[in-house]
Amino acid sequence: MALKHLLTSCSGFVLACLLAFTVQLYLFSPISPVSLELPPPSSSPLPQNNILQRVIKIGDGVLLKPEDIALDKEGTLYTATRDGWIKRLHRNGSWEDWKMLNSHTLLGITITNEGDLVACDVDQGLLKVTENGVTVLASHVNGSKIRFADDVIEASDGSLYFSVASTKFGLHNWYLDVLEAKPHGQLLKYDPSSNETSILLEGLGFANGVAVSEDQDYLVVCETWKFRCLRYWLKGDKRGQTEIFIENLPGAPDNINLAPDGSFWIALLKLTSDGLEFVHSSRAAKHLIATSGKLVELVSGLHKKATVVNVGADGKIIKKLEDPNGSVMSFVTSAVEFDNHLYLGSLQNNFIGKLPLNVA
Ligand SMILES: *[C@@H]1O[C@H](CO)[C@@H](O)[C@H](O)[C@H]1NC(C)=O
Ligand SMILES: *[C@@H]1O[C@H](CO)[C@@H](O)[C@H](O)[C@H]1NC(C)=O
Ligand SMILES: *[C@@H]1O[C@H](CO)[C@@H](O)[C@H](O)[C@H]1NC(C)=O
Ligand SMILES: *[C@@H]1O[C@H](CO)[C@@H](O)[C@H](O)[C@H]1NC(C)=O
Ligand SMILES: [Ca+2]
Ligand SMILES: [Ca+2]
Repeated sequence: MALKHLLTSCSGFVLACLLAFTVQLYLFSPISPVSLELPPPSSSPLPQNNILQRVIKIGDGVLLKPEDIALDKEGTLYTATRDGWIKRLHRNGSWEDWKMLNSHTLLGITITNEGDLVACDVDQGLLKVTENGVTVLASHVNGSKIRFADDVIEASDGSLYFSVASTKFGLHNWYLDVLEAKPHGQLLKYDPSSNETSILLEGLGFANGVAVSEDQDYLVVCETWKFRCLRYWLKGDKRGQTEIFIENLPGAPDNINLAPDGSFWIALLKLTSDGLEFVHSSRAAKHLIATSGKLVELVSGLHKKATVVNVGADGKIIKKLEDPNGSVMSFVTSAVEFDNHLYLGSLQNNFIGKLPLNVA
């Protein structure tokens, strides 16, 4: 009898603890999640390969997680690293620590027609970097501070189009935006003639890479956790209109870059671990995972794979290149083609991968 009593009060205690824990989880959760629809597995018919395991590592050990890469017309390569440097590789093969930006949150970069570098900084907004120094081009839009600028591209008229991944979450906890699965992303435009920044699109699912088409008639903006990219018309009858450029991508799109032949290279993130996909449709699981960075690492498959796709101007995949187990490269965020080579940036590897395209 006494034992039964003890057991009952024990299980009562455990139940009370569980209840308290659950209430805590919901009350203090940083997210208010909804279900996220993942693309059907059948949407990726291209066979698996390990071509990205053949990269040549450049800047190995001196480039801390180079998220994005840009080359100027002469072929000087630029990248922004986690220690706040803009580093560049001269054609003669020597690396230069070019400019120190004192930021740990530099993401997308581009080189303008005039040869200046423009960088997205999660804390400060849009920055212009020249030999003479650094200026802030855009720090506010419509009265609010620009948070989480992610990628930028210049159109031939000098306008800069850039993405804001999330107006709610930051770089250190960006995965919470994925778990919440509510669209907090924006597409912004900076007009250099007026020094004004405006909002073109809102409600994007983690707005990430931006690229302008070869003929400058549209731009593509990628929505990471929607597994798709949108086409935003800059010219013609459809000017200002938006349509889907490509959807059901075999991974979550990060940066996108125009290739010399008018197609695009898109880096795809492995957003979910195999077997843990259910997490994205369970609000309770999302609340639990949102409490711990360790759990986030477990459910995201970011460090287990690298994928890039080449997509035609018609929105069809031409080629897919992978490191299927992430043993050489993983968390590849950027793919840039120059001179018959692909340059790959990553938020995991401390080098840039260089791949001769004649073998791919
Ligand atoms: C490589 O080129 C850069 C820029 O022209 C120059 O500053 C540097 O000294 C050169 N390095 C070597 C090793 O030739
Ligand atoms: C442009 O606007 C930014 C704020 O977004 C400001 O910091 C900067 O000084 C302005 N530049 C010029 C030339 O007016
Ligand atoms: C700009 O801000 C105003 C007031 O804060 C708001 O009503 C409006 O919707 C905002 N516009 C955009 C495009 O976000
Ligand atoms: C990753 O894949 C390669 C083959 O592409 C294989 O040789 C290697 O052992 C694998 N590594 C791990 C850690 O599974
Ligand atoms: Ca870029
Ligand atoms: Ca990015």
